[in-house]
Order: sequence, then C-alpha cells, then structure tokens
Amino acid sequence: MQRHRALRAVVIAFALVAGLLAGAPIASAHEGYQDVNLCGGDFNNRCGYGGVTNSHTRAYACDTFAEGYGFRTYWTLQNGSTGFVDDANGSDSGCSARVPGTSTNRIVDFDVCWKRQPEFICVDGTP
Ligand SMILES: [Ca+2]
Repeated sequence: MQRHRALRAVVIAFALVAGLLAGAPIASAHEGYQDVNLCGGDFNNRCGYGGVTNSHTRAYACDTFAEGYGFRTYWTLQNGSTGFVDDANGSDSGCSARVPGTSTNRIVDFDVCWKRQPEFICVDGTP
C-alpha cells in the first residue's frame, strides 16, 4: 500500500513537470528574433531589430534609434532565394514586414542590419 502511494506521487510529479514543459514558450513554434545594439553615445543602445514569424514565412524589420540610418532584415528561403525588407519610416514607431515564405518554402536564415554608412553592420539571426 505504501509503495503504491509513493509511485502515484511520482507519477503525478512527472505529469506536472511534463505539463509545465509543454506550456513553456520554447515548446511552441519558435520565432527568431535578433537586434543590433551598437547605437548611442555609449554604443550599447538598440539600433533596431528584426525577425521571422508566422511559421518561418514572414520577416520584419524595425528601426528603434533616430540617428538617420535605417534598419533592414535579409532572409534566405529553403530554395536558396534571398530578399530583404527595410523599415519603412526610420525610427518612428512601427515596423515593416514581408511574407516571402510558404509552408513548403520557409525562411531558413536571416540577418538583421543596421544601415550605417559607409558599411551596414549585420548580425546573424536564427529563424
Ligand atoms: Ca535608425
């Protein structure tokens, strides 16, 4: 009788842990996010960010720092084709997005770029 009770407690504990894991965001569809944090006088403010959503079919770019340079997200699709989306309105609120992917041709890689001149500064993201 004692053994059964102990076993039951273990089973319940396991079910609770499994339930917690299933409910954690990491277990749901992963959405890639990446930012560039090199802006401002101390070079550690966020210049902008970008990422991939909608089951790896949509890419977006957001400029978050008003220094005159925009922000861009490049993507690579499963079939090898590439493209990009620029933030539409500088550092005003809001982002720009495109949906280049499909359920059979998803985004497999992306890079976010602070469009600094004369050279962009880009960081690799994981979709
Ligand atoms: Ca900017």
